[in-house]
Amino acid sequence: PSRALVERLEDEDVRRLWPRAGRDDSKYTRGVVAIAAGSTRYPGAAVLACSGAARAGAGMVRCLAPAPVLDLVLRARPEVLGHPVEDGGVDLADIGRTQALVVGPGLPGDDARARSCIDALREDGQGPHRGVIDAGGLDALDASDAFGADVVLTPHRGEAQRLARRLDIDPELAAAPLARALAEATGATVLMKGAVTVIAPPDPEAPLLAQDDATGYLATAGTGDVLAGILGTLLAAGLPGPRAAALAAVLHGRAGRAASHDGLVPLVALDVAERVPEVLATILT
Ligand code: NPW
Ligand code: AMP
Ligand code: MG
Repeated sequence: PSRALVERLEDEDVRRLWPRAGRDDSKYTRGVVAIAAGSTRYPGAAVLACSGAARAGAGMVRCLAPAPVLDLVLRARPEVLGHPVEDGGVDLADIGRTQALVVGPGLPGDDARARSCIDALREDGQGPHRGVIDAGGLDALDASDAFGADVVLTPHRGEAQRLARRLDIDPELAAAPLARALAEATGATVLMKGAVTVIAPPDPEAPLLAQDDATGYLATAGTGDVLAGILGTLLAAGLPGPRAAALAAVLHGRAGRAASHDGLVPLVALDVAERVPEVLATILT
């Protein structure tokens, strides 16, 4: 039988994949996600990424950021553990147990925090070898960075084009071939955001995954930061990169639909994070 070139996750797939809490779980076995996000210029991005991660059900969310950013994060989300970082990089050995690392929302591309987290995620790095590279993290990537499939790059088209130029890939390719080329060049899974979100696993034989039933009201500042957090939690729970990416895109799109009353009214990014549990409840029951 011919295999589909593009697959979509159905509700029954979400039910099968969702990492349910086990009777004997602890917060550490449920999955700890560390989020390197937020700067003087964009402190809010850290709040949004941590909120996405917390609402997607992480056992623990750690935030790696300068003290003023942590103040803001902890005011909004007292459940987050704050790890103050200075201008230099971060040594993950000082942070404590971490199953997945999210790097980039609200970070400048030349940030030492971004670079040290990317080094940890690299195939030859200290680990964890699962996580999300978004926004400023994408701008910090270069041609020598090689990852495995459980690292997910989450560019919008502008970020994908900037990265493509540095990797000698034609930036004018359409979304699906561009995502494929970036995945092949980096070894990572690539989730390319947009009205249609396309997910390219690094295996060129594996089908593309797509999500296309979101609302245009998701096109508002900060929704991508929420997605990075949701995805970080699913990776910390142990899902393989391409599946985690597809599940995160579906939950994010559905939460956007719920927050906008099915595409009728505007939403703000934090609404998307807050709607994840009710969207899940609808699917899982
Ligand atoms: P155009 O539109 O074609 O002229 P940037 P960013 C192009 C943080 N945030 N979507 C576009 O060109 C993020 O985490 C913080 C968007 C333009 O030249 C990042 O760290 C918030 N752009 C940082 O801000 C809330 C597209 O790309 C360039 C595009 C910057 O992120 C907001 C823009 O890319 C935000 O999340 C597309 N689909 N297609 C906070 N509250 O703290 C092409 N472009 O400069 O990386 O800008 O996405 O705003
Ligand atoms: P970012 O640009 O990083 O903040 O991410 C924006 C988020 O909104 C991504 O998840 C996109 O897939 C989503 N998005 C952007 N534009 C649209 C659109 N027109 N329709 C549906 N979703 C969109
Ligand atoms: Mg973004």
